Amino acid sequence: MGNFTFTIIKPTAVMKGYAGEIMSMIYKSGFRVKAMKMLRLSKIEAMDFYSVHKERPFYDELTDFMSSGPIFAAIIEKENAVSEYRKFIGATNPKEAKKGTVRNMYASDIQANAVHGSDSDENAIIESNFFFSTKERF
Ligand code: 3AN
Repeated sequence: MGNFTFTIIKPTAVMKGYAGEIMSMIYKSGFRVKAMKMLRLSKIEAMDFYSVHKERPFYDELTDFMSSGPIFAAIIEKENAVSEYRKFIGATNPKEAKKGTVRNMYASDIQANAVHGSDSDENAIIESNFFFSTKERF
């Protein structure tokens, strides 16, 4: 199991002012921040980032949403980071996310579900490389 994962605080959560509280929850759950930045993706960059979903019916809407405003992107570290972080954020659909998880507390709906978390060690590497150079990692 790898010791880091990649996360995004999504546009709606940033716009609503939840980024600080979500980052605080991340720290309190024992994750350490290895890299972090605020940026806005272009539509093309969002399409590239979510290209695994390009056949899904929500791809166009999802990439519109992900490029609609600023996001926080971060690499975070903990033992078994990928699975620990997915437990911590909760189910994709916030209606199914357990009480106390980030998505239970801060998600608006299944698309604007507050945060992204990598689903495998392999994707954590790909997604981290998409956003961060070696000089931006600590
Ligand atoms: P997760 O983010 O929990 O790994 P994925 O990889 O299945 O979930 O979906 C990627 C993103 O696509 C989700 N974070 C969510 O924003 C969006 N999404 C997933 N399912 C739907 C859906 N049925 N309708 C709209 N957006 C969706």
